[in-house]
Amino acid sequence: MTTESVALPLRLSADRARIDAELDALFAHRDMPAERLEAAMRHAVTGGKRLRPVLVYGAGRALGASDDDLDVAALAVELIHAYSLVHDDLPAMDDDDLRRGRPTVHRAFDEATAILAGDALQALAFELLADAARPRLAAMIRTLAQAAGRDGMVAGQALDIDAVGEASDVETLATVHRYKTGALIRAAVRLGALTAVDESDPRMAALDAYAAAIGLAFQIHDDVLDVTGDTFTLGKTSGADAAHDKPTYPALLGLDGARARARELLDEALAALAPLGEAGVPLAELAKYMIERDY
Ligand code: GRG
Repeated sequence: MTTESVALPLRLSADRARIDAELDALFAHRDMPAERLEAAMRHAVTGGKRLRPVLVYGAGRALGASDDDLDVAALAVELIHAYSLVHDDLPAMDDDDLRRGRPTVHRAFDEATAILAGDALQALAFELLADAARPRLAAMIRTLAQAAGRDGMVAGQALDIDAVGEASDVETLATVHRYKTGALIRAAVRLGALTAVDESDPRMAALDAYAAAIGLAFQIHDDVLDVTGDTFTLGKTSGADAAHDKPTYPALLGLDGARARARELLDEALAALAPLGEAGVPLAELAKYMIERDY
């Protein structure tokens, strides 16, 4: 059976098991100088939907990369994601007590350790990429750095902080999300693709359009779940960004309007996959899952 012919739920759990095993290996059998830091880093990478690694595998396979070759990009992007959540939860940022149904890193350890664990996770992501023998390595490192930093996620976080307590509109909110969460989702897809093909491959642009659409759709659906979901099982202290006085899609568009916008973006994502033909089917299924998931 080819990977492409496996039903989505099985493929998702296989990809999640794969990245979990990769993370376990990363934290096993190492004689680390700072045990508490190491424990905090492990805590930070435990749990989660592993959406970004799943996108790395999905995009890379669609262009012919092997799972073995995709592991390093999947790991690197998940480490950046984990770092961002640790820092996002800090008292100076969202000040959250729970993440993924467990105490946040600064609650389970302490604030200084959480800051250091985030820093070390970010550095580790780039170390892993740099160590990988890959064609297009510089492009991969640049992709992740740009998505993580001042042109990406960190810029989005800064915009988000500036927006607290401010009136917002849909365009402003979309801009925040394009940087804050969209940039890393696009990077995940691009890293998978770069594992297989050159930047000049025309399917790169198709995949980027797909990633941009699902990145925003994912965020809108997350806002919808904050309103409709069981906030305890979501592992959030408050469940709603409204608790942090941040604008959300349901607040601006209404629940039905937000759902409709997510569906429009799903359609855009599916249309963008056309140049990939049959090879794009698993990515199409993944896009649907991202806005239909109930957790
Ligand atoms: C602190 C530099 C810095 C950046 C933080 C990503 C981020 C930027 C903050 C996360 C806060 C948040 C709730 C953003 C909304 C997007 C979102 C749902 C993020 C959580 O990603 P998931 O759902 O998390 O993929 P899991 O736990 O499944 O890995």
